[in-house]
Amino acid sequence: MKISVIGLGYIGLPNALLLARAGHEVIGVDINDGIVEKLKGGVLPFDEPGLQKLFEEAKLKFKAQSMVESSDCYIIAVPTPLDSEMKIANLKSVKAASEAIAPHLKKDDLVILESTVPPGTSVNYVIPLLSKGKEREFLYAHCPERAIPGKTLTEMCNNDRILGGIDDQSRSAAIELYSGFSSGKLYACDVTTAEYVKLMENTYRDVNIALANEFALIAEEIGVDVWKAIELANKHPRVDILKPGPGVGGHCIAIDPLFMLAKTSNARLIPLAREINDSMAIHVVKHAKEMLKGITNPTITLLGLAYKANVDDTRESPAFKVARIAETEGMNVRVFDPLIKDFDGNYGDIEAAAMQSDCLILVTDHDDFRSIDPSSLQMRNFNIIDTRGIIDLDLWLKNGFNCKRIGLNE
Ligand code: SAJ
Repeated sequence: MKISVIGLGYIGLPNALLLARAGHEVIGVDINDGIVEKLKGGVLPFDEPGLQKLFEEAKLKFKAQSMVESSDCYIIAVPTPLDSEMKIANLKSVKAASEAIAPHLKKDDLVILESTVPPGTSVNYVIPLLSKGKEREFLYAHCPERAIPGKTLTEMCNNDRILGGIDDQSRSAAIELYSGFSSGKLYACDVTTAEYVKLMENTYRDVNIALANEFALIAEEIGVDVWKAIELANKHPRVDILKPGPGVGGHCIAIDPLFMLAKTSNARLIPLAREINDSMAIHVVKHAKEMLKGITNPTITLLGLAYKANVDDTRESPAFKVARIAETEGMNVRVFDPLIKDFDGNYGDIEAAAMQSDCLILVTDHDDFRSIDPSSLQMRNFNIIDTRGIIDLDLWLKNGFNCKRIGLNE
């Protein structure tokens, strides 16, 4: 089958390459010339475990270009960011992709929307754009992605997934396509249910993290180690509490709950969870302020800029919020992240980033940060705040550091 994948980002590109490796003729389309040129030159635009190997294996069946061309199947995998002023989904890229596909659509072609959208978007917005006022003769499905950055390929190939078709024929066509490279179970439903399920999954995770964060705040007040407490609570067969931290970043968990809120006046818990997670950056800076009391012109060093462990992705990272708030408190802010290559001001190594600094704040739980040698750091004042519960506190204490961990008040 000839397949056009529109959007060659973190989801679209791996998907396109998996389909190419499965034997389809795949055209990867992106409006970003930089991405297209890189791929044409044999270079991946971002890193992800296994992607390079897959690229080699899929190369002969894959080509990148900036224009959509007539195909049998079209997969839309473009970003759907949040319009920060209106607090609703910005569907500009979905609209552009749909309008680019529409002139090519033939009877029984299959269009798949993978991008996350508010419930009702397929039926009320995307399908009308594709149909251009005529009766729909193409097949349509919404098949939201569940893969997690850092394990994208493994999860794309193994996760169960939800395929929401507009009719039986569309559902069968989507199942056939995904079963070509996925060994997970494929569950068919209607399109709006699929849209809602996707938002529910990420909202569930956001609310669970908010609960962990609230447990951490209370634990600090009552003098309990929340990390130990969560570990013990999770020994219950029906309890699975996530981890507290500096807040929730990434392109999905911090945003998708808001897509749900835009459609209702009945939500109570979901906005509260967002508020709790967003407030963690303030809590982190509050601890820094306490540790830095009496120090003139203090400098802090953030360890980690990525939104989560072991990825080079900074989208919506809590590190930015911690940095901004700290700056408004009069702190000089430095950053060190060994995985981020293209950020001005990122220090090349931890020794330089920590030199004459007054406080380290571990924001991202990169594996690299677990093995920092505290004795190698020449700081002006020896303070560290661990927002992820990963450093060996005894070791840091032994090396003369004042240590603070979120969710632990000792
Ligand atoms: N985080 C915590 N505590 C935790 C787990 C995560 O504070 O216990 C933070 C992370 O540090 C990060 C943020 O939450 O800042 C989000 O990270 P994540 O690993 O929870 O999720 P994402 O955004 O990388 O990927 C999520 C996944 N969704 C779910 O697990 C329900 C993934 O499966 C989705 O495909 C992805 O969103 C998406 O694209 O929707």
